[in-house]
Amino acid sequence: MKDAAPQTIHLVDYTPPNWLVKGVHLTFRLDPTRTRVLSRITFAPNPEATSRVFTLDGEKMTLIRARIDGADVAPLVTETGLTCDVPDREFVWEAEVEINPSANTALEGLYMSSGMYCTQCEAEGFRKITYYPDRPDVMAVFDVRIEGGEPVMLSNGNPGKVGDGFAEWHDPWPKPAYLFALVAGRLVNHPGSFTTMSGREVELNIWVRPGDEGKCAFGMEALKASMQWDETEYGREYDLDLFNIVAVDDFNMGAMENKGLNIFNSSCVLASPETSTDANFERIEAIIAHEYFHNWTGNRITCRDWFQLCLKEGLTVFRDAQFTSDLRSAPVKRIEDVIALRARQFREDNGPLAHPVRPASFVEINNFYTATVYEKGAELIGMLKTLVGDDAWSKALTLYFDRHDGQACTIEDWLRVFEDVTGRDLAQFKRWYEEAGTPRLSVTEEYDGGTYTLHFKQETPPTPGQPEKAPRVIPIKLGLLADNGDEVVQTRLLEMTEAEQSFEFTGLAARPIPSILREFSAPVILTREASNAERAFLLAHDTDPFNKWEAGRALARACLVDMIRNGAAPDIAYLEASQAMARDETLDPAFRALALGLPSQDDLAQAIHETGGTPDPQAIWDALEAVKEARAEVMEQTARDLYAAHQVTESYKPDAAQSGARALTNTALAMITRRDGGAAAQAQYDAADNMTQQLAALGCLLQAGRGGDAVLAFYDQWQDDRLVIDKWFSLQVAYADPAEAAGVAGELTQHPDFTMKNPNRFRATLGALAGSPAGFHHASGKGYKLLADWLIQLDPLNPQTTARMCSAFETWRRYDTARQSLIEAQLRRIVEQPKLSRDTAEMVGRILKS
Ligand code: B3K
Ligand code: ZN
Repeated sequence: MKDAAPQTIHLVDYTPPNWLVKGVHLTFRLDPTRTRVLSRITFAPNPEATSRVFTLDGEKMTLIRARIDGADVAPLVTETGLTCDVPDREFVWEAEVEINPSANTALEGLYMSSGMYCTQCEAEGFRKITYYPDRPDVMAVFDVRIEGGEPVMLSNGNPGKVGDGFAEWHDPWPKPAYLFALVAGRLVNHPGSFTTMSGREVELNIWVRPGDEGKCAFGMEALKASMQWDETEYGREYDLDLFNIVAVDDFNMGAMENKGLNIFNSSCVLASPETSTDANFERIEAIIAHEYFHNWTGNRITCRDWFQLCLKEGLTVFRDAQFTSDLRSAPVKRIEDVIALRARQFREDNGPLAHPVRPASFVEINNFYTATVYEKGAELIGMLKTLVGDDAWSKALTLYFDRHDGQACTIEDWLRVFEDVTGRDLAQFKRWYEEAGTPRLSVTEEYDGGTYTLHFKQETPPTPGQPEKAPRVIPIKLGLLADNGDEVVQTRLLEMTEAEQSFEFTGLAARPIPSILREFSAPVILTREASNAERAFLLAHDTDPFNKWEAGRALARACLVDMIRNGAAPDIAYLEASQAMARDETLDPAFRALALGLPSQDDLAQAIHETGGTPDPQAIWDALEAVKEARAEVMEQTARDLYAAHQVTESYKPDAAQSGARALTNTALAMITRRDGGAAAQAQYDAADNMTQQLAALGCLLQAGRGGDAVLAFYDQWQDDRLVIDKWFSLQVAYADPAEAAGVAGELTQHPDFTMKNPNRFRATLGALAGSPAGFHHASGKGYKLLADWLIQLDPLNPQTTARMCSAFETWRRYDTARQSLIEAQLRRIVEQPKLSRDTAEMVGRILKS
């Protein structure tokens, strides 16, 4: 339902809660359409508050009765909550409400998924379960009783009494309501256990629908590895007797860190070699770690208000990235993260949806679970660690956990810990949290008589509501190479604090070749005039794996942009440089696969826009095709050699070594397919015993225009596995010819297995279209129309997923006027829908404002 006038909430308006909660008892009488929720809550006046007005949040529920200290009361109920006269002292509030989980298609609050009850409360879903002060700075101990006779009935904390048709739970750790969870239904568990560093035995379970038991073992190992890692690396021990994970089919995002009861999108926990790709395994491992790490960074220490979301998300993403780097390969993880950062966060930061890592205002908080808050938030943590050094980092984290355990905190609290440990003033660093936009870092150089000088200049373009930007502190890791490849200056840290700043290196025998921004030490766009020869040199010689990859990427981008803009032919020097890199058996196969990856269509559109051009999606597609063709020709023998040499012969393991080998052979297979018309791909498809190889082969066959039979066979084989069928939907769209992509996606929406009620399926189909620029931005506008049609249909059912997918349009101002008006027409059509959700209205409104 559309609110009369959606309110903008401002950080500066924060006031402490009027009432604190001393304890919560909840009883759920489960029923698919009429669940009763009985609450008994002890409220006490907050000494820090200036008012005693009593309001509770509550939406989409019927109040049956309310009592204060046992006497009936009649609160004033509105669509968003209630207010009531209350005594001027501690009192007990009791309420009974009725809610309808079956009608809850928004998947927020208590809802049904495949016949099972489950909840999602972050950010503000608890208010759809009962009347409550639904804000993260109200923390309380919860006791929960679930009645309804479901075979399995779970909530947060430790189990209490279990009896005929009921189960009780007690969570001893005070928590905000957003961490509440309940799951009930016919579920089976994959059990495990973990002994903590102080010797406590913790029972672990992954709960799934019957039939999915065989897909839990990997997740369980990832969970144990995460628990171990957080003890070893951060001294953080788990704090309950039990840790449950539940897999749910219908879920708006990846997973949720509810205390002791993590709820996962089944795509982010269920794994088997036959049904999951190597990338799926890596992602599952990372998400399990991420949610587990939230137990300390998020749950024990939570956010004071939703503006502080990056306090838990940035830090937890940073921690999960460290975990993956430790378990797998640090350089490979860093490269993958930077690819994702540029694809999602730079795109966001340079368009109408740009916002600070800590936003200053919002209409719908769900719209701020963004790449900026998460991924740029994690980059800020990484920069902070770089600036203070590893020792101070460890001390600061220990102080953070000691000082703030059990509290709801702010970014100021976080930064103060670092200031106290280091004595350093972090006021300038804080700008990174407060100002949106990606800084442009440009550099020129001079060499004279043994002295080499780098002149840096930083500039951050205006973003919505922030026309002027002040200089930030930018940690620049740098090394210098001699022209024989020797490193004459090893990696060192330059701290840039001014708008313009120069750094000198003396005693150099000759002009060096700089390797700037090693490890991608700051989330900036670096511009530097460099010749392709120099890039090829760094691709061959840089000792920093990230910058080695980056040099290859810059070379590819330069070559592609030249083709797109000037109609140049593929640069043979680039092809030869990447061939030499690919043949270098001293390099990790996973690294080589990444270095053979080409800039994405969107990456190239960004690059063209950045340099004042108007990207033509079809021209970008054509240039990429031409490079792939030319490369397949030049590298045919190399591809065949790599394909043969790196076949995995041992039994399947999703570890870094095997995944890297498969990534390289599948990259080679794509090249070979362009030469043999798909024969090798067909052979791999027929022989594949794991999804990584099966899916890669299917992609090659589709690319070669001979995917028809395999598409049918794949469906026959996997029709009963929803997660695999999601892949089937998206692959067909992703590999469609640009002129046909919208048609293919449109036809798939008519397939009996398509349902917009399942966010995974919706994303697999329409999200795949939005993620295929040449198809989505086809000059006919049919991609835009199809997506808008479906967003309009989905919005009344699921505002969150609808709003999130509106970001497909965020780049519209980059394109030509014809495309802009086609997009604008669709955005206006969406925004004119009579009952548009607050979520979607905010997103489209912000996009249109640009
Ligand atoms: N904290 C949740 C995300 C909640 C999203 C609400 N719209 C998952 C995570 O970041 O771990
Ligand atoms: Zn998180």
